[in-house]
Amino acid sequence: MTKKIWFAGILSLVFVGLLSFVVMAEGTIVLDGKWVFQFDDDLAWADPDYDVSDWESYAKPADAPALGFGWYRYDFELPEDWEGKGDLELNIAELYDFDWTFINGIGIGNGNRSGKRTYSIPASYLNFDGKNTLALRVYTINPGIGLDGNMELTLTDSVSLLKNPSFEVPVNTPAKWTATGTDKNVFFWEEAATVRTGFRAVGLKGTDALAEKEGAWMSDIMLVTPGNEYRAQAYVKAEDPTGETTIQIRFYNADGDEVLYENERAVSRNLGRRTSDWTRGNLYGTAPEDAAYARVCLVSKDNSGIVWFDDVAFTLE
Ligand SMILES: [Ca+2]
Repeated sequence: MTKKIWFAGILSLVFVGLLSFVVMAEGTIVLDGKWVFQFDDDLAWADPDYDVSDWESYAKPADAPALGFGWYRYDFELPEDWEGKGDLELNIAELYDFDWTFINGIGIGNGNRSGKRTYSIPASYLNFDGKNTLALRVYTINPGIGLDGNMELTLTDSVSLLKNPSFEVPVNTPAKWTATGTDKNVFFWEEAATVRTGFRAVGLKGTDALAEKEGAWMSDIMLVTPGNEYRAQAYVKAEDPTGETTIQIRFYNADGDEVLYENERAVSRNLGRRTSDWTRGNLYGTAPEDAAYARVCLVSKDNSGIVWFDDVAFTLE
């Protein structure tokens, strides 16, 4: 190798190194330096206002001892220029063994085996001008550590326009969602043990009476721009479905009247008729000329069993 080529090689290595450093700095935060930990278990510890000043503090969560239930908490601020850019992703390198993870008191995911985790965090759950609190409720089977390796927050380029996309913000019914149908008993939601993420999902339960066989959960309205393409996504789980389970995008004009989409009322996609575990379904729709708003609708029709929905997203493509 001549001296010239060797020098160019060093230069490009330096360049690649600088480039990856810049990307890391702009799009990823390593959550490190000021963790607190407490043995035992209380769901109130997910609340960011809960006083944890007497908890043991550790530079890294792996420094804390772990066995059985323990809670980890970490307060952080986000770069101001992340606001409006996208949703975030939380990556946990190693977790032993079960977890229920919260951001600012809202469930974002749970798992029941040891290993890594990747959880989506809607931007609407975050504070961009103040403190955020990450709380992990962890159950560790063998004495040792509960969390190991880096925990990182990464900025993504997609923003869900939906409020309360995982149904984790409850009032009497999930905030920003309404149920429609002929009989209120057809619809229910609960703190099911089998939700996809967090603690809550919505369900639609079929009944024998024909008049009660169609129902829907409808999102709050979201502003759209005619000509733009949007994507709706939801996770669906079904127990003994016999009819149609659909995800829909319905467009409305400024007066609140539904506008036709290519001769149909809504953009619609059937998510299947078989009993299944959580499965992702998505569909695309371009906002028609008169459209000012859209809603995502989760529909169950002629199903004898129960259909569950969780983790809905509506994004601009
Ligand atoms: Ca949920």
